[in-house]
Amino acid sequence: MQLNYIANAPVRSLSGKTIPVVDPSDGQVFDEIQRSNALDIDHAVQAAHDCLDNVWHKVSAAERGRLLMALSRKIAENADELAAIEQRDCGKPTKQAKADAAALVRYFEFYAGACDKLHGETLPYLDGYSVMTWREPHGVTGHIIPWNYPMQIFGRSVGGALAAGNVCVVKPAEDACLSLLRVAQLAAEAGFPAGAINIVTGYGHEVGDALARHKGIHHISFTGSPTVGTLIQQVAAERHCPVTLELGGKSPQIVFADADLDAAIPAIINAIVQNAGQTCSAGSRLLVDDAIYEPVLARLGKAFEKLRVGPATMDLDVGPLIRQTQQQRVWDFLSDAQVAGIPMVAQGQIVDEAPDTGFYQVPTLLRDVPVMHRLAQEEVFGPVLCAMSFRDEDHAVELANATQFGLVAGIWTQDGGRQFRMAKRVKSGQVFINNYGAGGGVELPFGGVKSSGYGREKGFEALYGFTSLKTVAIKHG
Ligand code: TXE
Repeated sequence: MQLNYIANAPVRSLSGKTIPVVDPSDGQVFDEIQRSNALDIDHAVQAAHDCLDNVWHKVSAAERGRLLMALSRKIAENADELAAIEQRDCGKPTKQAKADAAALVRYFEFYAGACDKLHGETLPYLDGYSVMTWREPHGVTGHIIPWNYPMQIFGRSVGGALAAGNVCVVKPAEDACLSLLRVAQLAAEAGFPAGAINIVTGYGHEVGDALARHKGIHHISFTGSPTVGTLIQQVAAERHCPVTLELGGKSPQIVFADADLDAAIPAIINAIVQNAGQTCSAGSRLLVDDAIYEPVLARLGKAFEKLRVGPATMDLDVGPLIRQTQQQRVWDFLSDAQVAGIPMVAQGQIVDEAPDTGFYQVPTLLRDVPVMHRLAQEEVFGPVLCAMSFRDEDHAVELANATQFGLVAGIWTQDGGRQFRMAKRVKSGQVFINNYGAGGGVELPFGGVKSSGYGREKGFEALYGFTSLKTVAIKHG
């Protein structure tokens, strides 16, 4: 049984209740986590405040950097174990699970180096004054993490918050807590003081809600669905608590007739099958120039038919979805497509070894998806690629911007002028030209516009969100 991790100690929930942990590859329960409640959040927030007031505020920026680096090394030493935990908990193929562990190492490495490089400015003002700005941590930050990339999202969010001088209370998703509970232990071994990183598990509407409402939380970082993002924002607004929201997308891959298809096709496939399509930055809409629509679909169709789906440990192209309700969600979208007469170009295949009780979904390529159909508008969060064609650059821009989201866009063209024009006209937080970073590296600020949310995580930019700016004006005559 897994326990919460508060003030560097494993603790049971005060509720006395637990939640079963299911392996998505076979649908079987293999562990249980604490079903915490508001009292557990109180406990964790108190531990975080004690740490902040008594220890953490005295730790220099350089020393914070050393602690983050020590944690990065600990994670690297235990990367195989963490990847194995994440694999079973989330159903990730081995390559993906290992990439996630490596990303976590890199997040703490990056933010270790950033700790002592965050500073304010001096400002020109009236004669006889000296004015400066200080970047101060918010204090205790709350982090609500989803199940699709627990380690990566913990790294980008908690790594940045700690680097900026905050202490953290983390609520992982109820479907995927195990790796983060282990990382918190590693942080204690690396020397983090008790209360700097606290993990409380449980359901969103119980413990996530309690965290978002808690008056002792000074900033909330949320990654998840737009529906819950709206709730978080409302709750936070009641006490004017700043929030960072990352709410997913419907990101377009835009392929012009002059694109290098040998580079584009594998990237387009990876961007929709990675993590079984359960990626906020998945390239889930494919916009193709009329002139090459048919040949592109033909090539993609052949490649989709070869994609194999199966248990995580088989390390195939695609693993299972996280849970049955997510599988049902994808099925509902596909049955809507059938009702609407949207043509299916190709599907991958589930291997014989995959247990019937696992949550598998074959990669599916659909074509001529009407721009306003829900398949082209809403996040499916499964390996479903929706293709449509465009006439010219203006039409490509119109289609690209025709959703409520704006997280990432991929643009494939050799024309330098068009690369810049498109990058300017597409409404999204990131644009990749002749590559698709699917979220991008640790160094690259990440976040959306429109309903994809606001605020930026990753890169140095994240540190500004995890601090507030104080202006200090001294009149010295
Ligand atoms: O998300 P939820 P779900 C999208 C994706 C997916 C859909 C539903 O389209 O199919 O959302 O997934 C916590 N107060 N994304 O239902 O519920 C919850 O416990 C506070 C995109 O799993 O938003 C979990 O820790 N917290 C996304 C986290 O919110 C609450 C990643 C996300 O869960 C809460 C995940 C509440 N009232 C899903 N209710 C992305 N941007 O990558 C839930 N939570």
